[in-house]
Amino acid sequence: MNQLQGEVISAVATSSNLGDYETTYEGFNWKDVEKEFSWYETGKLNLAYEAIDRHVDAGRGGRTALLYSDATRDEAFTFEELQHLSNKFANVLRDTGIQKGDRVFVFMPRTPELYVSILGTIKVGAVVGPLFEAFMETAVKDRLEDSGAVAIVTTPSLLSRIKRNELPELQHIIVVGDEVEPGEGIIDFKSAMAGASSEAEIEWVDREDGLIIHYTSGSTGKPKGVYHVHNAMIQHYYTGKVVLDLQEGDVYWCTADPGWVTGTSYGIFAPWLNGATNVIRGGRFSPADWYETIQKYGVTVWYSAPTAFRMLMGAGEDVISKYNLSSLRHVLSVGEPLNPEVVRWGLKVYGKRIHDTWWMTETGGQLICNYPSLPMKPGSMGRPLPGIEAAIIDDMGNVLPPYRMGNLAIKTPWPSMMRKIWNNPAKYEEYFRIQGWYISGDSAYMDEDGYFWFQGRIDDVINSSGERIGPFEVESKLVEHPAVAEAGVIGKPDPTRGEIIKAFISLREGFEPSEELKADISKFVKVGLSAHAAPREIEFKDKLPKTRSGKIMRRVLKAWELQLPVGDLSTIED
Ligand code: 6R9
Repeated sequence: MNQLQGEVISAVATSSNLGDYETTYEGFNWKDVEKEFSWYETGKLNLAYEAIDRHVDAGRGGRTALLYSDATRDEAFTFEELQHLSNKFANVLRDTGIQKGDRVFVFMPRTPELYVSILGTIKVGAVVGPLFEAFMETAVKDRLEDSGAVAIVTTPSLLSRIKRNELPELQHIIVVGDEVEPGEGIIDFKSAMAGASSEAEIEWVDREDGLIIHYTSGSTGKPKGVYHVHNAMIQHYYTGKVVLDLQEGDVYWCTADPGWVTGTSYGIFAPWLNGATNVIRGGRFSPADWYETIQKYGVTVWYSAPTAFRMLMGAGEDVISKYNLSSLRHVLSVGEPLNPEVVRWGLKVYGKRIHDTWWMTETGGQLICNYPSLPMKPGSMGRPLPGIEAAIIDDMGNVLPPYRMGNLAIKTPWPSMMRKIWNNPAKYEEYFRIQGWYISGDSAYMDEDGYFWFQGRIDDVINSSGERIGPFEVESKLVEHPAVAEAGVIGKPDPTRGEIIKAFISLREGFEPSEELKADISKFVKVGLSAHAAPREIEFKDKLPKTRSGKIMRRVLKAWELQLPVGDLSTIED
């Protein structure tokens, strides 16, 4: 049990939009949220319309929707401008014959063109597949292949990572760049956009029609395509209102990339559905840059991750004192456990409570949160939102009493719940194996006030800097290296990144352990899979612990690493 759970920071001087809804569990009705959209009457909808065009139709088209900057660009777009640009892109897609339900991927850095592409794709009813720009060949191919993507939007520098000859279903590559080399199936974004009309018919879809597929890592097998539908917007809108606390005039900054679910649900959908001004900062993290961004735009609501807050903490208070951060009203965090230490530091240096929020790719939106009006217990994820019922259950489905550790589970359904795992119904069923519940894969306990406390992942998924990495994917890449016989990968606790990837490796005959070899193996994963999946630590072993069925026992590797008892070894090989 967490010794800190006696500590409570009360809600001070924060407003809360929750008052707009019935906040008891009995009285809450999602229909009250839906009624704020016109499609409540028509039944036909499109998230991109509700996020962008609706504001134009309501006379708010001149408001700033997007404030973008990186090392070389500094641009602003109104809702009306985004409406026109996304219409143009919708027309570009339609000209190629892309239709409702087709999968269109985006694989590029955070730039205005990325956001325009995502909105335009949704407008034609196609399903967006966002890929993080650091993905390398194999990772890109696996995802395009599994989803049967017909088109991808990318940049000239990323183009070579798309293995077209191995992807028969991929017909169109839309390239965003100054000089685009012509080729079969290649569309030059700039010239196509220049020639496209800024008016487009929106594809009105049903609430259960596809919106987005986010690939995420599990502990075994290839990444899973988590499929969400337009209906999710109810949850995006609601949580944007009651958890992000978005209000008229807010300047909101979510630091996540759309390659991860936070970067779409809360980097695109929630803020724009609520009509907020959305700040997008391109490029890589640097503390001075980040504070400069807050100061420059007068950011009022800031959503980031523990790993970033810990890095900012590590950068010290000198850098903070150089900037005016007084615009900040509300600060939030997601992705991994938010250390109480960080909450206390935030209170000291920003004068704000950093609000932890818990949810997953599969849940599509926030579920357990420290919403603004809730007294905060640092170290806890908060409480289920009104409309959401959570519990700790055992493997049989029994609800456990307070302080008992078990499976963190959510009563089904809720509006943004995933609707399938692409091509893999069996995987989908696993999450719902206990009647009436979604099993998250996290373990936690609940205290007597209904606050939830995260304990860990039940599977072996690694969480490094807030990114989920499946050990299997990394191990599979490692064994492709000519020197590697076998590999087992674990998450090793790290003060800044939460966990780092550590690989235990046995070498093939004829190879000798060396520092150079470690560096070479790590680079091999970096180049072959992605930078964030590369092991930061490698240890060579003569032999790895395995079960009789040949599975590498990661829990034994973890016990070695942490110098803990190894536990039950009844299934070990010898
Ligand atoms: C949104 C997102 C989901 C996993 C989840 C859990 C961990 C997320 C957390 C947290 C402790 C929090 N996680 N939020 N752990 N406290 N507030 O992160 O989605 O990338 O799918 O990761 O991340 O383990 O199961 P995703």
